[in-house]
Amino acid sequence: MKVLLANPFVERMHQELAYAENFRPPLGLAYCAALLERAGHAVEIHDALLLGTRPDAFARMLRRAKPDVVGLSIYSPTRYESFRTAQLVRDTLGPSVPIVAGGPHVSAVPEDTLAHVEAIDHVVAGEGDEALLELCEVLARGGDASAVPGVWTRRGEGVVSGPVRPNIPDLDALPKPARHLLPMTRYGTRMPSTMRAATTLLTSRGCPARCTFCTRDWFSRETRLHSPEYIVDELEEVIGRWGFRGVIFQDDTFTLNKKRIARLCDLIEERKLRFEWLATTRVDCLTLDLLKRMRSAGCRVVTFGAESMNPETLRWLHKGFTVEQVRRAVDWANEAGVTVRCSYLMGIGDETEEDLRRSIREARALKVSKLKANVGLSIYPGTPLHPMAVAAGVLPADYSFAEGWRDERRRYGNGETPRWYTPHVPLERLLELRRETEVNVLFTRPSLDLVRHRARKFAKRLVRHPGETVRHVAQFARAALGGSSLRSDDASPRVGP
Ligand code: B12
Ligand code: SF4
Repeated sequence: MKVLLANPFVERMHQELAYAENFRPPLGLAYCAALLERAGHAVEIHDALLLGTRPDAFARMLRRAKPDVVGLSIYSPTRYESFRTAQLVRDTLGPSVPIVAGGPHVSAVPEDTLAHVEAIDHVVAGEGDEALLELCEVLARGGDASAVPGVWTRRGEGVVSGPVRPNIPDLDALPKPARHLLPMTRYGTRMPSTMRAATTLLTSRGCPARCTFCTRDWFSRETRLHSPEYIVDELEEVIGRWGFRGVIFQDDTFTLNKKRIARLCDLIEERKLRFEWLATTRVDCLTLDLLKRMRSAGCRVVTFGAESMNPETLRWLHKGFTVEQVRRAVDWANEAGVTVRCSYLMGIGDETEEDLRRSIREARALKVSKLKANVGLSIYPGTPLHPMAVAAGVLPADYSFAEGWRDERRRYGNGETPRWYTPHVPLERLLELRRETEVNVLFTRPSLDLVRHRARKFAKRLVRHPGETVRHVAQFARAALGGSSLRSDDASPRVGP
């Protein structure tokens, strides 16, 4: 079979996406592609998000590729565009080409998606690698898709599903992601420490924590780890074949098993792999010794979801660690010579202005190179936050993430992701407080490379999305001069009382 996998197009640059670190290779699609290729299928990946493909060009690409099956990866903030992408596929290729959706959004709400988006025929809920392969083989022989574990299918007026698919137990049995199908040199991913070109790699799947805002349930029923040997083989590939000298390990919690990471560090040194790397982990999954070991094997940056220096907020978020642990991990990283970046949340739960002031004071005292603060929380389906928001009356119980997607006024799905803010501080004030928090620590280590990188990135955006870029600059300028302009992710409708 000829399978086309795609990251859907985005017709107008979302600020929520524009402010994401950069586009990175869609490893989820590359894993699915690798297994399909191993089974003898012809696979193509089109990353319309990266390439900025417009609908007419997407339709031309479809006519050229002539796939037997199309698979789309769907995230919540871009779900409306993704639904329009599915409709475009149907309009261009006709009903004989099945359209399969997968990814974090549809995995959480398969029924809602199938009930409202006729163009999508099947949803793969959860890990897609084996499920998509099995589904393609069933479709090729005209079998019953609804019997495939992990697959949801429309039948008549209703929606049916196969049994729940257990997560893949042995990650080392998977082929390495099919990076050769991606335009690897076009992703702008950089090491934040040196701005050296970097690429991404996954060494585990799942996270045992259950933070309130995180889409973890379907993916992380149990945590699974690649062996250090598998990881260094993949590292040799990205360094040797692709020439990258920077690697971002994008696992949820890289250091869950400290022995595994210590062994990985040994192997990196034994094989004389010279590259710098970044890892994301939890503040309670580290020791000073491990950080020193990581530093000597090339780790230059760690990122933590510190989230808050307000103990009450940490409890509300179910983070499972304390502010003392945040301080200690940041100190250890600095002692080991590893730069720290933190994400931070403000204006959530029942926070008052006084809570926020205290939290900001504490956050500013952390020795970090970047503290990225977000105001409020997006309510993604499949997170513990979703039922909490319903119980608190912030979101209606029958809220649909798909209904009304054809509505012109909802054309850009970004502003449609419901957000939850503390009811005690007005949004305008929250945004002012965020500026105070971020601006003071964001640019602590400016460098010529950093300025060059930002200028290149800006120029690229200006060419690709001139109108939006000018509008965003104007918003930022107003914000910097103390006006009340917002980033678009903050301008989404304020849900709730
Ligand atoms: C690293 C990361 C990023 C990176 C890189 C993204 C990338 N290209 O992979 C960056 C920083 C760029 C990023 C950006 C964003 N991210 Co992000 N990100 C992650 C993170 C931590 C890991 C992603 C990953 O590599 N997963 C591992 C791979 C193997 O899984 P996967 O990609 O989900 O793919 C598997 C399945 O989903 C499925 N699948 C996926 N696509 C398809 C398609 C088909 C046809 C099929 C059958 C199956 C299938 O099969 C794959 C293999 O098993 C996840 C959390 C997580 N652990 O997943 C959040 C996560 C995916 N991100 C999230 C969000 C919200 C965003 C942003 C919107 C945030 C923002 N404001 O910046 C943007 C949007 C990006 C976009 N494409 O639209 C949410 C998504 C929630 C949702 N419901 O949409 C997550 C789940 C975190 C959370 N909050 O819970 N992200
Ligand atoms: S520690 Fe990170 S990945 Fe794990 S549940 Fe919390 S936010 Fe999600």
